[in-house]
Amino acid sequence: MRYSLILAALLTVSPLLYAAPLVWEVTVERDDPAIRDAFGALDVRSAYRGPDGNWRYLIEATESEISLLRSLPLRIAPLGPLPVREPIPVPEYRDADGVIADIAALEEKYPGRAKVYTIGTSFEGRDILAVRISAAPSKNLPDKAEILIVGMHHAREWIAVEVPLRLAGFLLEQYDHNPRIRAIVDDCELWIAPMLNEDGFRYTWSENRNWRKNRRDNGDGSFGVDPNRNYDASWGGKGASKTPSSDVYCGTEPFSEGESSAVRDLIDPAGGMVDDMLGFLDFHSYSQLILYPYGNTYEVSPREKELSAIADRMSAIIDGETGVYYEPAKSSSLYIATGGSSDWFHLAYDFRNTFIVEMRPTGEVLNGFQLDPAQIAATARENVAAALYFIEATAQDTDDIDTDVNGDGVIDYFAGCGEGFCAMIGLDGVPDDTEKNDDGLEADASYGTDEAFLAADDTVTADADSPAPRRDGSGGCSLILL
Ligand code: 0X9
Ligand code: ZN
Repeated sequence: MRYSLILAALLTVSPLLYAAPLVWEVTVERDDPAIRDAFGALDVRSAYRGPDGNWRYLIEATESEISLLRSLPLRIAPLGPLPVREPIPVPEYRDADGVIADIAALEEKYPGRAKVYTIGTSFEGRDILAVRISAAPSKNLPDKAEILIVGMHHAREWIAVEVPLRLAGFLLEQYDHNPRIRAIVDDCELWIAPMLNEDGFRYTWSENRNWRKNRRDNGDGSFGVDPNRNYDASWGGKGASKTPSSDVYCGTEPFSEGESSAVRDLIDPAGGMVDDMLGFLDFHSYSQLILYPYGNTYEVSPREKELSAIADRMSAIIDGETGVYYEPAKSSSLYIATGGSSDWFHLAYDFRNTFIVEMRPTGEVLNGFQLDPAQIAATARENVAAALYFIEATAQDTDDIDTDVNGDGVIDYFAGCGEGFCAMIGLDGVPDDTEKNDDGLEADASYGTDEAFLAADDTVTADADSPAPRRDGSGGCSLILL
């Protein structure tokens, strides 16, 4: 409180400070769709439920931007500027060169099941890579369930590269050891594009850890289009900005960007790479949410019931693996955003299964994009389990999948782990990154307080060091994905 008073005083007396973006805690006092419509040009970093059950948001915005919200039934408190911090290498996360090398290594190690494709080109001229995993990955096989899994629309969401890459490695490594995984690979054509926004990702390593967009030169001194506002789903509407400097700038037209057009072109049957993409899973961070359409409108998808059932089950599977809660929710219940990939896929492809997973940490963590590396493995474990269920549910067109056929308490996807097969994904010797804690709360109760944020001085990861709540895995399996 002391800090917020000082900050409020500074804001009052110093117009210069007005221009600098701050992070604000925005608390919903009374539910009103106008609130969810109003976040249009703002950078909503995370969302979480307050003690009253209403959503709270951490939003990065200037004083004048946040003033757009002032007439709404919201409580708005400045938490402080993001501490300036030079990017520093974090060796536990792969950098772009490491990701490229490891994607190539998958094809080298498993040539019969993995093939790397260039699916597009970024603004800075880089190949956008995807790996096809199937029984014959150099061909487009007929009658296979085609599914696309994407990571890193947003540059600062580093965990969103690690998880799909580890999923790819896990599928390939386990093919010869786990009949359930073998069946998934044999029945499907899985496309995994773990690093959609490499230009932005590199920028977060070299210049600005907080960068979200791609690196298009907008020609007005600003850089970057938000790839997840550039798809053709109510493009340019609410929840996106036409101001190039905005963090949610939607670009000049739908699919103006290499990242979004790569996804569109891969899915298009006319390209010959796929016949009929059945499902789409899009990894983001953070807030621990499993989101289903729509996000661009309050309307109800004709398949909302099915999507909601799958999201519920993904959440239960995650909870069963690590004891961490990801809330299933309809995207528009958080805020309206247009031009998103998930809505576009759902609308363009017959209302098929599509989900956005916002991974760890919880939304009240002040700088959750910098997820503690000690949490990477467990985050991968829980999300690989949920993704495998998503794949099966999509391929079999039902949410009713038995994931523990022999009833031994170990999810079938991870059966055999702990016997030496799963070193690359960490089902043995998992680091003690999370602790048993059944209270459902972050261990560090000071998350989200302005004092904690301001006291963070030059470190923006102070609050991310705390363990997430979890329960120990059963059956001796503890998964590390690397
Ligand atoms: O805003 C996005 O593109 C995604 N969230 S993130 O914090 N990772 O940037 C997902 C948006 C989900 N859609 C809606 N809430 N409408
Ligand atoms: Zn994102």
